[in-house]
Amino acid sequence: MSPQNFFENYGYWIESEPLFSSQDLAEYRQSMNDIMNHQYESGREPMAGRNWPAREDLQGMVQINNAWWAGGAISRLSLNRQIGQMAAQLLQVNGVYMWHDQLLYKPPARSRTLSGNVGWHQDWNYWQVCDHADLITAWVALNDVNTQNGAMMVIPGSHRWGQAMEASERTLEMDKTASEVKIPRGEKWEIVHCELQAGAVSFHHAKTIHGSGPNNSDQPRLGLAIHMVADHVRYTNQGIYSHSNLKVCPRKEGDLFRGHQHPVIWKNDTA
Ligand SMILES: O=C(O)CCC(=O)C(=O)O
Repeated sequence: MSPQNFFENYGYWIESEPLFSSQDLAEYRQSMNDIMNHQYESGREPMAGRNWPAREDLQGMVQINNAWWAGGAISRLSLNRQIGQMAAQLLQVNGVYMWHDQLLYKPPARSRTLSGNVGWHQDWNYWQVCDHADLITAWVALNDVNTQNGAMMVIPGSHRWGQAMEASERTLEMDKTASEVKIPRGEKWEIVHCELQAGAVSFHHAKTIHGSGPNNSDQPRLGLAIHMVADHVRYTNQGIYSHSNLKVCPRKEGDLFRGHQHPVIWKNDTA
């Protein structure tokens, strides 16, 4: 089955061959470390996110939104053309633009805390300022990611279940969030752990249900999620939600997502 067909059927794809050398990865991790230490090559601080810029919970997941604003190697990774091209091919569109990114640091869970978890959710619930769900995430592993350290999990086929759950207040409890999912008749809840070697990338559709549990290793789990919007998607204020991007880049009904918050990541110049 081609990657496109697989993605169409299951709502995710794992590009298991690492795309980056160990030298590239060392640069990305250094850049991530600089950002976490509030050193920004561009001088611009990323947007606030969960447990950041104040690191209130040392065992909690750190989510730094729009880390690409900080410049440096992480910014180059977020805008990587090869990843953008793969994303556009999986979505079968002519181009993808930056929606926003998230630099993700999941520390070791040294006690039975939930604070490193990401409860089951559909990104689409939070992105309804878009008129179509043609958005895709590339999740880049910056170190080896596996079941033990809380790899992201996806539910194959759930991108075809419509709005299968309500937008929650980012509940961290895996069983509770799973119990809220409306599984359509004939479909099943099957969990795939997106285990990745450092430098490998998983992709998931905006409607695919996903989440992640605790990091039971003694090292942090490091990753970058690059959320991308397809070239034809437009802003709409018909949904009940807003989005933090709108604070930095307001839109009018029907506008495409272009301009300083939405640089092109890849487009088909022959289309
Ligand atoms: O890093 C994780 O465990 C979850 C990330 C996530 O929710 C996403 O990339 O959409």
